[in-house]
Amino acid sequence: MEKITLSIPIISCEHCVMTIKRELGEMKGIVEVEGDPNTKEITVQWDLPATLEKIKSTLKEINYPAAD
Ligand SMILES: [Cu+2]
Repeated sequence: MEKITLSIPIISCEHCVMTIKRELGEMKGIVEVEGDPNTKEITVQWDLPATLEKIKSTLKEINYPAAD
């Protein structure tokens, strides 16, 4: 299993975190998504077929792009 913490500067409240959790949660292979509106970070755990690339492109699609 892989795990990463991503900074998402546009997160402003708990609803943003919930949206991200819901949208990423629909992706096959996603094991867990946690987020904190105070730090504006999410932590994602995944297995194949999910990949970091797919996670990042989904975040972009839902308008919560991760900072590089
Ligand atoms: Cu919000």
